[in-house]
Amino acid sequence: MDNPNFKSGFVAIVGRPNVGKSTFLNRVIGQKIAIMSDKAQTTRNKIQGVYTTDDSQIVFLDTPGVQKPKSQLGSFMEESAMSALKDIDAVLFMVSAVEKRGAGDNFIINRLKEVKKPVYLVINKIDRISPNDLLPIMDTYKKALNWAGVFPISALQGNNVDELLTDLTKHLPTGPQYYPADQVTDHPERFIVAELIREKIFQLTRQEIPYSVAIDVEKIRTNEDGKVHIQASIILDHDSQKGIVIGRKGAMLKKIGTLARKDIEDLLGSKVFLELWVKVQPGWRDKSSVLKELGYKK
Ligand code: GDP
Ligand code: K
Ligand code: MG
Repeated sequence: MDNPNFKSGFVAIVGRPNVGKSTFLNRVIGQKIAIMSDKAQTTRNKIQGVYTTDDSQIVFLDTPGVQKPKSQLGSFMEESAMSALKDIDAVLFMVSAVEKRGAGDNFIINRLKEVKKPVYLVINKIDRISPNDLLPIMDTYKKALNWAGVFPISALQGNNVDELLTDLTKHLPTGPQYYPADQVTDHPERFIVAELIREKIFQLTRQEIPYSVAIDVEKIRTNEDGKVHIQASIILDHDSQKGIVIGRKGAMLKKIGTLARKDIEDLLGSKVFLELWVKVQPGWRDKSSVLKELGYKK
């Protein structure tokens, strides 16, 4: 603790949806704390993951994808992505090696021009390209910004991730250990439980519903027998989605509940009884009070 050379700082991870920000964070932190999905915008809140070594601590902010707001929720997500850029010590701008530089990337790059701290270009998913294709990709971004470093990585397989962390640590200021070494996230269990349930819905229903599902964890209580009783509601935007989520004779809801329960049990390290309800609240995305209740707004 009294190591005068201890390095620490807050690092924001920004990038278009699905470039692999959550996958990267999960690899670095080594625990399932950020939801992963093929669909855009499944990460609605800023997630902090804390990476601690003997001589450094990096507090990561996983931000929602930055894109044109479609509703109040969209614009809130954008705000929260941008507010993550204040009070940070470095930024990782992540792009995907398998997608061309687009309007979304340019939008973020423009915002990053205002950042006075080191900004890294991280080219993810290199496991999906041939080595010859890497240089042309780097060229398309090279002059866009004065990068502190350019790192081609595979968040999925781990290539070059340690090298990136080592370089990043060098650029961080000397500072305190903000969190205990065994703390990996400061998000309340409620939030993580909600994210795990949401993840299962996306995985199992294959519906384009990223905007229309909210999870309200109403109760987490440990019973005398040590079993954790969780009561949560899946809040849908349209009546038509109810059938999909519930399924024939409740089969889908049961599946969602079973898979989510297993993950939550792993996370909490205890047996869980998960009680899931489905509610339809038309237009919840544009209702400020509902957003507030669910923790999306302050
Ligand atoms: P985010 O929206 O930026 O947080 O992206 P996610 O972490 O949710 O990843 C989106 C999708 O890309 C998921 O299906 C991941 O498994 C996949 N993905 C992430 N990183 C890699 C990688 O390094 N290689 C490959 N092949 N797929 C990846
Ligand atoms: K995602
Ligand atoms: Mg994500």
